[in-house]
Amino acid sequence: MTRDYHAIAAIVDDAARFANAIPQLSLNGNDLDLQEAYRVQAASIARRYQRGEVPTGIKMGFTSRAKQVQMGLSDMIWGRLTDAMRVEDGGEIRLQDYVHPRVEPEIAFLLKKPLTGKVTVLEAMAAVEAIAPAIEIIDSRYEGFKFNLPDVVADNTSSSSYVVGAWHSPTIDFSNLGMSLEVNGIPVQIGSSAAILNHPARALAAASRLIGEEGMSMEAGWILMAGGATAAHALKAGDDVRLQVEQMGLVGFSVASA
Ligand code: OOG
Ligand code: MG
Repeated sequence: MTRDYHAIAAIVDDAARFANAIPQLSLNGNDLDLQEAYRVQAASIARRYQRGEVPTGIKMGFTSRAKQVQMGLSDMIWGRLTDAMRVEDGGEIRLQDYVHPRVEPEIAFLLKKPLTGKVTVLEAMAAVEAIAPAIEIIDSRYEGFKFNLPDVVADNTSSSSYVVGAWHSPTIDFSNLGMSLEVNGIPVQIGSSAAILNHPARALAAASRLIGEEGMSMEAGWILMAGGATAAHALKAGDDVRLQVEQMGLVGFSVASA
């Protein structure tokens, strides 16, 4: 069956752009396979590029058991980041720009060299300029935050915004650092960087392999978000969100009050 990927891409892109919930593609006559879903994702991001957004990196999803359990899916997935998704550390977001946003405690990598293909963790780390504590704001465009694997891939793996804290030398041992996600001063998720594939650098190597399979490369200056170390936490108006990562300090943002 030939599908109109551009028409499906318009559905998910509009839903993200105008913060409208949509029915799952798979329940609405568009039962895509995974490869088709990545084609829809690419076509949907191409619409963003046409509006002037520029690529800033890649995000990994389902790299921790906690996230896999929360969403009931266990295959690693990836999505694309653009400059319009970046929220400044200490910045403010508005709930009305999202459908039903959730936050995840993550680790970000800044690349100093292009990276693609099957690489060892050491080879992947040789391309890294710096690492930082980071928060991803995910926002599935599907009603009820429910989806199957192709649905979420087509929807750019729920990626909506990302916040990156101060950059640190990648030479520190970040294999098992405590991570505390706090909302209004109260810890809502506590975990460790080890929850991300036993070492977040493995998420970078996995991204390199998966992106390489698509004939793509991560570029110098791009960011890689390693994936949530814990289950995601739903946001509400007035929330003050901060992530504390052992040895790496704080990153945070707030949600405007209603
Ligand atoms: C999909 C995105 C998962 C992560 O860090 O695991 C993700 C979702 O849960 O909506 O970003
Ligand atoms: Mg994430």
